[in-house]
Amino acid sequence: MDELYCSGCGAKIQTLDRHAPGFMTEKVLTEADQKKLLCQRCFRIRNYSDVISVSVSNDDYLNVINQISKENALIVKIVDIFDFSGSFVPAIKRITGNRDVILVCNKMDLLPKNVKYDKILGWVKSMLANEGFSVLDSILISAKFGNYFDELMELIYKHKGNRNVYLVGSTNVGKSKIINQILRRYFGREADVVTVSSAPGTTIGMVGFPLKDGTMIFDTPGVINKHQYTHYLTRPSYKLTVPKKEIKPLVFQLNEGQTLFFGGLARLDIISGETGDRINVVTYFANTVNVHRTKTERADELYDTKLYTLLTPPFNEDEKVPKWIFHDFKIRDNLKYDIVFSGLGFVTLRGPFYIKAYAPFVVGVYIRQAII
Ligand SMILES: Nc1nc2c(ncn2[C@@H]2O[C@H](COP(=O)(O)OP(=O)(O)OP(=O)(O)O)[C@@H](O)[C@H]2O)c(=O)[nH]1
Ligand SMILES: [Mg+2]
Repeated sequence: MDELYCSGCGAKIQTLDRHAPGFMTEKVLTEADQKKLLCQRCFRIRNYSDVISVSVSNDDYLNVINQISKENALIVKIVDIFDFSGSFVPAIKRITGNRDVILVCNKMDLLPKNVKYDKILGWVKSMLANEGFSVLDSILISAKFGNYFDELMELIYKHKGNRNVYLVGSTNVGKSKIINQILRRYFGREADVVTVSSAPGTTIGMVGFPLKDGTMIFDTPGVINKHQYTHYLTRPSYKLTVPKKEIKPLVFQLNEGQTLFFGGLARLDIISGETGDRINVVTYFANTVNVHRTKTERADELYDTKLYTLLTPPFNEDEKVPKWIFHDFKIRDNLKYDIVFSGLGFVTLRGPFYIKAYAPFVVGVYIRQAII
């Protein structure tokens, strides 16, 4: 068989192993238009929102991506603004090297609407400075609503010269959705061209499209973000932990000795607040995560008895929540900070404070200057 590729996910087409990427039955393959082949997995995602997990290792992803390092390309690095550090994945430095990079923060629509664009952009720039990562330009967009796409295309054409353009980033940041928006808005394609899904690891190989000047723009597979909770939850629970719509922040006034649970996924204990006063805590989680307040002395018992019923998601006893660990954060100044539960959400509070943040050991928990 000639080398054929799925037009939805870029996987090499094969007819032998239905659990490996790019599978099609012989019958469907012989009847299909060879220029628009869609593997069985892409077909199912599109028609039944049914994601079949295929086994592709992180190394396989990196091998595909390493092809880019052979070329002097313009890199468009995509991050999820809701999970900036979690989706920043340092491994991407291996790909970007010294190449020219434009940073695109996607999913702006998840942040509350009253948040100012310039304020977030300023925050992004300070995060980049902290990471020691230099870029030609940064921009915030929403691939869901197509916000700031004219500005994005302007930046791409301004910096690309005669080079190809590669969208890279961790899984699930929206690379494929961005490609579909570009094809729809500027190339008259109506239906989605590449496959988008809420499960990480959707795109398997490179999928390229010609730009107006004859160079190419490529969708690429995502680098796996090991801190993603997905591996431990069933799909229905996972869907309810990942925010899809604008997040409605919740405000709590907490005393020392009080605890917040974020479903059964994470927990925050207030050890002490500003000189014993109440402390304002604003939570930013998917609206479907049940945030519950309790006394810290009752928290362990509540978790043991109410996980899957009051503390949801998760909903299902089959979901083995990995062992929790806690992280201490002690702040003495009076600035605003976020405590981030990577991929799940974050809480904002002003110092001074001493808190404990609990999450399964697989989830990155860290403190940063407040985004909002
Ligand atoms: N709210 C919101 N969701 C988005 C946006 N862009 C993408 N998504 C959602 O994020 C999920 C992942 O999108 P994809 O485009 O498949 O992400 P990807 O980066 O291509 O992921 P991989 O192919 O796994 O590397 C899907 O559920 C999308 O609908 C956005 O701007 N806003
Ligand atoms: Mg993709």
